[in-house]
Amino acid sequence: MSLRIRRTIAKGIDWMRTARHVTFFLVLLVIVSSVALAHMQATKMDPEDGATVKEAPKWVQIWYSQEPDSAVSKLTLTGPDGEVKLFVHPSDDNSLMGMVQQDNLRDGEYTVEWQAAGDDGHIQKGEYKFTLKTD
Ligand SMILES: [Cu+2]
Repeated sequence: MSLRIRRTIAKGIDWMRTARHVTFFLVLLVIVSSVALAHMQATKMDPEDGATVKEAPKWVQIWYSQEPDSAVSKLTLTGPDGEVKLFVHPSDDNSLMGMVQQDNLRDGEYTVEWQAAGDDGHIQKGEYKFTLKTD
């Protein structure tokens, strides 16, 4: 084998190696950036998702993975008699709190719907249910 051919083969192998490294770093970059730029998420709720509570809740609170942008954040509570009046305001630890403005909540299934956005401005929505059973 001539020196020239050997050099060509060596160059080809180097190129493949470089391509592999570039691919590896691109994949790594995508993984790292998708973690860093993750949408905000609801991390905790009170009452809890799927809970059965014995007393009418005085408030509904949702904690998020980032500070919720109050300009686009929403929180609603709907029960057997329709929408329950809430006074919604931001609270500690990146949470949003909805103070219940009624004291006549009937037993039944309640749905909490929320909308919020974090640092990247992407609006996220979610809903969950809990049950009120006083007897
Ligand atoms: Cu996002």
